[in-house]
Amino acid sequence: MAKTVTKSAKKPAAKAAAKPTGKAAKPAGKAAPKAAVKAAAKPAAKTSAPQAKAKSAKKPALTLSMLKPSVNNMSVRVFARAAGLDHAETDAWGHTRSPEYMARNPAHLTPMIEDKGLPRGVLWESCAIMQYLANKHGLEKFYPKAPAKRAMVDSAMFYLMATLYPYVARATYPALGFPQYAGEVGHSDAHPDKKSEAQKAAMDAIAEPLEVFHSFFRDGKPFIGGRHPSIADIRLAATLEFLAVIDYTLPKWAKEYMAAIEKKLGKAYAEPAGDVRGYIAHVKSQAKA
Ligand SMILES: N[C@@H](CCC(=O)N[C@@H](CS)C(=O)NCC(=O)O)C(=O)O
Repeated sequence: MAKTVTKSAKKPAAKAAAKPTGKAAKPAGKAAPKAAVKAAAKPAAKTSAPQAKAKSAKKPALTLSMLKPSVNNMSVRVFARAAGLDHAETDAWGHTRSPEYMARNPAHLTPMIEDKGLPRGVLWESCAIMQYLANKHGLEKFYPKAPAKRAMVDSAMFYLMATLYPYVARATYPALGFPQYAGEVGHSDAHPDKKSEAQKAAMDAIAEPLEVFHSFFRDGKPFIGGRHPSIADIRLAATLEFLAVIDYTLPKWAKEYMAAIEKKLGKAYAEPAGDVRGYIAHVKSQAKA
């Protein structure tokens, strides 16, 4: 397995992080409120410092462009650390819609990896990135090779991205100060009451898919992956982090499950989670002020 050496952000990205534009940070649609944009830039700038331990001056072949307040990014950041992959992180805050970034990634999304051998040089979509890296490095512990077991991990991830995540985004993005995706009531000029209704409906809808992860995918096992967290578990735990911003009451099993993942993965989980939690604490303190 490759070394666990995480290097500092590249210079241009660090510069971009210091100068957030809102435009670049948004997943879609309207710009995030200035305060949120500023806040998001803070933890990013602070924690994108070199993570010591750099053993050689050689740049790792694998680079990850990421945004620190995002759970889509947190998933890959946790995985890369937990898997001990030699990689360098670049903070892409304020940078994703620059001509240089868009030339490499016309979808202007993070997380994005650059790795030798990829047909277009880059890869985005958190789950696809984790699948690729697990395949490439033979990380069966995180992504089983046996077709039937692998299918369950894939099913859990697709179900998460297609069903649970849209509810989570609709419920939490307004509080996070993130723009809603186009077509969402929250993205439109509908009356604020209508937006609140949509947010509340999404909040209410979360419980059902959440329970499916527990009763169907975990099925009495500590994790979807069995005794060790799989990439689907990392993706699920990271997603649930966002719910703290709306003080969503997680069922007891989910709290225990998240704690178990954090315990098992240690710093690999805690460090990227700290960036998301720091951002949430900041937006909550702003909302109170
Ligand atoms: N489904 C994608 C979602 C990626 C995504 O929405 N990324 C956002 C941050 S959460 C982004 O990079 N937005 C920047 C932009 O659109 O300019 C994944 O899981 O990777």
